[in-house]
Amino acid sequence: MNALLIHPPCEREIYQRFLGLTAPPTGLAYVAAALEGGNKVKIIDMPAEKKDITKVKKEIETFKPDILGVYCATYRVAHANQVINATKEVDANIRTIMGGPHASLLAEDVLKENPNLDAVVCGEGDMTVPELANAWDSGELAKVKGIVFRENGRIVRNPPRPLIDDLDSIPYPARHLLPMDKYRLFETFKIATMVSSRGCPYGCHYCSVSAIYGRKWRARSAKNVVDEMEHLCDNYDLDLIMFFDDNFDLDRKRTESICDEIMERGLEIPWGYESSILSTDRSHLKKLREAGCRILSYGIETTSQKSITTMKKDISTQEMKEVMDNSKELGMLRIANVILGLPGETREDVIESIKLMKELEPEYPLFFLPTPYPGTKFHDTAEKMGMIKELDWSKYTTANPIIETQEISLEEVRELNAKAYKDFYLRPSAIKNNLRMLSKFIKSGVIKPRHMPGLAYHQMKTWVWLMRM
Ligand code: B12
Ligand code: SF4
Repeated sequence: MNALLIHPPCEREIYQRFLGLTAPPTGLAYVAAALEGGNKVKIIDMPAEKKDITKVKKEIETFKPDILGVYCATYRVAHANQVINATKEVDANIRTIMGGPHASLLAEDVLKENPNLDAVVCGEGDMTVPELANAWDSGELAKVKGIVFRENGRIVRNPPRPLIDDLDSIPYPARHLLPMDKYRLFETFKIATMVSSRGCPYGCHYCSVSAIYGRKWRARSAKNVVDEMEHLCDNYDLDLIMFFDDNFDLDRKRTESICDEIMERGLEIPWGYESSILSTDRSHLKKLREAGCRILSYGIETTSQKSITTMKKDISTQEMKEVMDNSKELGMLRIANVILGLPGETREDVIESIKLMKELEPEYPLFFLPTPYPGTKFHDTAEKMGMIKELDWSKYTTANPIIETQEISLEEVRELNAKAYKDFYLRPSAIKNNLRMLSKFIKSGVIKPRHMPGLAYHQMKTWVWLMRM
């Protein structure tokens, strides 16, 4: 059987603009790995390979897939549908499936909206997709857990698939099918991404992860994680590995075992992680640093105490300050993800958040606009209260105003967002802070002479963008 998996594009968003990030579709590569062995599998990463729908259609014609699967996050749904429609134009017999967060949360809706879509895989695809592929031929779709599909003009939902408990047992993502040389941070560092755990025990109101997977965190063992890091170092020319878990540092003991394993094996690759958990423990951060961790991306999300309570984030500003100070002292580059203008926040609260970022001084605060993703508690509340003013899913990238609250209008939140970026980044002290970090990275060999032209180009582009905001 031939299976073609496609990562569709989306509107340009903040990570691409500000951090010059092009990241691989790791979930799709996990699905590809599960399908390999007996099947011919191909992945097209449309944004990374800069392929448009005409090019993709030609590749569908030549590859002749039996099954075509598309990753579908909310902000990618229009392009995901375009791929599904193009597929059926090439050959109506190709079976089309969608997976990913948006499809998982709104399976019936996406099937109703697009008659060319045959089935949706809800949640993890590793076990479901190969089973689905086999069951189609034997006509046993009713037995496949975790799918929603069409049958005689009806939409049928099967029972859910239990989560995979033993993540060590699944194969590494099929990176050999991805254009690995295209994935970059700051447009110049060659990166690979890894997922060392899945899920999250918290239930933040705006988050799709808890809405899809419940509140269970599952982790791979330190040995299994570092085996994959070693595999990456042996097989790819990399500058950095980024852990893109939902919550990498939830179990500090496990994180420290990963650090021990890295140091015992003498792995020298710099790495970073994204986590919603902020560790205030200096000795923990020190250990991370010793094991090569150089980039921390924190989901601070909200700095206003009002929103911390309503959005179920439980981090005090004092804790944030401690983490920022400790990680700065250790020479780690800090990215802080902040949402501006959540319901209940006034203009003054937003200005307070911008001020706090200036005090905390991460190198890269990223300011997002509140975006009610379908299936979340935030979406339900915003809908009930008539806050949602933008219904086009492709705008749901967190860079566009979507909701209007009693306190802040759409126009005002747009203006405050631009103000946040300009106020923060165009200050001499922010530029000085970034130059200081740059020099630390050069001294420690993370930044090499070959990175300099790319970094300079990226910085110039960012400044032009800031001026035009
Ligand atoms: C890493 C990550 C990023 C990274 C990298 C993105 C990338 N290209 O890889 C960065 C930091 C850049 C990022 C940015 C953003 N992200 Co993000 N991100 C994630 C995160 C934490 C992990 C994704 C991941 O790799 N998971 C691990 C793999 C194994 O899981 P998976 O992708 O879900 O794949 C499994 C299943 O979905 C399924 N599957 C996946 N694809 C397919 C395809 C088919 C055909 C089938 C059948 C099944 C299937 O099988 C896979 C294996 O089990 C997710 C959270 C999450 N758990 O999804 C959020 C998440 C996807 N991001 C989200 C958002 C909102 C964004 C941003 C818009 C803004 C922001 N403020 O974060 C930007 C948009 C960037 C962009 N253009 O993609 C939301 C999306 C919500 C939604 N309803 O669509 C999520 C769910 C987070 C959340 N808290 O709600 N993100
Ligand atoms: S801590 Fe992060 S991953 Fe967990 S529920 Fe909240 S936003 Fe989602």
